[in-house]
Amino acid sequence: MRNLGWKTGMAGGKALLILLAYQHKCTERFHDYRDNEVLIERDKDNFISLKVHEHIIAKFHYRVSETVNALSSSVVWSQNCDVTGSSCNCSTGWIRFWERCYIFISNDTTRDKASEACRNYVAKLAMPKVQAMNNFLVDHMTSPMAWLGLSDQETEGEFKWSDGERLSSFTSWSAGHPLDNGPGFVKIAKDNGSWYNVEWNKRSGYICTKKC
Ligand SMILES: [Ca+2]
Repeated sequence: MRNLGWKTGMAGGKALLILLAYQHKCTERFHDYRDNEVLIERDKDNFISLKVHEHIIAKFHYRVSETVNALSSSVVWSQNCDVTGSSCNCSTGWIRFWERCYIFISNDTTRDKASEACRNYVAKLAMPKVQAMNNFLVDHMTSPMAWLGLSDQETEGEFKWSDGERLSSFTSWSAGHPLDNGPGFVKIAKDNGSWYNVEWNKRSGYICTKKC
């Protein structure tokens, strides 16, 4: 976990707050178990800060923090909250989530053809690296199963996303998956968001994603 440090002191908190004031960010509110109102903010680099009464209590990078995964799944981010500072529009047929666009294809397709189809869109197969993204995919899938951009094709047992990043703290494996010495590819199920480790030639729909 890349923890940037707990900021409990007034001076440190204020300094970070001033820095953040110059960035575009998305803010959502929720109540903790003591009923304190907590602000959770996501900036353009996908750093997430937690604040109580304007004091930053923690700052994380969402991709590598289980804590933030747990929180971000309980916080409903405004889907179109723009932290890029520029307009972020998706073409017709694509749906926006955070700073990316997604297209959901229901045609039964093998993994290699699905990957090729995404490349033709200058996109990659979807990479749900946090619970909130996994939930978004499930909500919009148009097929019972869909290919994801996750595989252990290079090294058995070492799953990597199609952008080269290694599988981190968030996973959504179905019971018994991934399979030992098993197939190299992964599908997501619409009914519960679980991931299944399958062979490349099992046909299903797929999801492509690209930056907007
Ligand atoms: Ca495998």
